[in-house]
Amino acid sequence: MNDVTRQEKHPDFIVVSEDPFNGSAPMAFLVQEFVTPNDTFFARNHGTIPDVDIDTFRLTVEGMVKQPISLSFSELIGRFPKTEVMTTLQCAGNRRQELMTVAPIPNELPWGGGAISNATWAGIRLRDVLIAAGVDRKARHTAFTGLDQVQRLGQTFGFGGSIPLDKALLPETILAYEMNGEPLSNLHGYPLRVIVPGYIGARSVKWVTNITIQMQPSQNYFQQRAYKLFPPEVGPDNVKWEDGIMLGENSLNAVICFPADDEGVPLGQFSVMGYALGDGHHLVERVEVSSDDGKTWSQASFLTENNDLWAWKLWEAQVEITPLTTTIIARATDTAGNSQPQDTQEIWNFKGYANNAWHKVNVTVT
Ligand SMILES: Nc1nc2c(c(=O)[nH]1)N[C@H]1C(S)=C(S)[C@@H](COP(=O)(O)O)O[C@H]1N2
Ligand SMILES: [Mo]
Repeated sequence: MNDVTRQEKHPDFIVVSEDPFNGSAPMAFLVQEFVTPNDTFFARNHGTIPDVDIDTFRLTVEGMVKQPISLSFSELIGRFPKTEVMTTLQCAGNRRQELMTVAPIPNELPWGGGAISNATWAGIRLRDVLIAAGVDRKARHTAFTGLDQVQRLGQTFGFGGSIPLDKALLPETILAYEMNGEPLSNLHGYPLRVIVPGYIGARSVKWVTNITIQMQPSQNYFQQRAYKLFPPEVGPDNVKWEDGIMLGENSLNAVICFPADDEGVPLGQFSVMGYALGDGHHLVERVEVSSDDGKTWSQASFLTENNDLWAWKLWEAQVEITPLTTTIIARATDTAGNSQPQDTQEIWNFKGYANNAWHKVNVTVT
């Protein structure tokens, strides 16, 4: 971590690891702003934070295209129209800490519920660039590679991953150069990053410099090894990497941000706050909160009117805290009637991804 990186974040920002630089705001910050300020937006890195020279930067598009492209940054923003999308980014490792209490998950970051933030991103549509390159519609995947340097399995390479070509051609998938109206900082991908609304954060590749159109998903470590989902009985000793599910779309999730886990709460009516994120196809329709271990539920109200498919909803619910209250639980339902799994046990996986079980915080009545 260099000082510039730490200084662009809020003094209360919690650094989970310094090198690579990873961190998030305290939970209570998350529900204060619908659009997360840049200085409290979570950060997730696997390697270096490059300091890209804008004058030599190029984006190349190759593979199954009629006309491979290599453009400078100014050529890119001069040639394609500017567009904007609001999307929440959530790391697939969000809420891993709860899975770690079911069984150990070594060598992974112990994220609480803070590896998620919401921003308005501006840039150019990926589809415009792919169409300009004469993309072959028979291709299946769009692979991205970043300019950072990551070390895994004795090799050094740029972080990468892929999304289906169909998703790459949808208007919401962009190559962003602004985050909440400001140029991207080095930490968040300057000068250019992919933004894939509705997908795990890992597919929104930062410092993107190469796009390859191909039949198969990316061969990058972070597509083939990391960010894969396995059943609970699979572990490092019996894993067959090719059998894992490559994570892509988010699943419905809801998290209590206030009170924090193990916080004291007073007897009587109490206001619980949190966020809920849909699967990118259906809006979150209802959030329910229980202070009596799921016997009764109060319905939360949403703090914003917004109906952006890819943005979180912030919510608040009144519950009754009694001398018997030991936990507060939240769960969400979307417009298709989808709900969340009840227990972390059933979805535990040895890499600790995609925890969207009912969220439970322990409280002490004061
Ligand atoms: N080049 C590159 N892109 C990357 C990463 C990375 O380490 N290198 N991390 C990914 C992961 S796992 C997540 S969750 C998001 C986090 O984006 P942020 O740091 O802007 O919050 O970036 C993604 N893009
Ligand atoms: Mo992530």
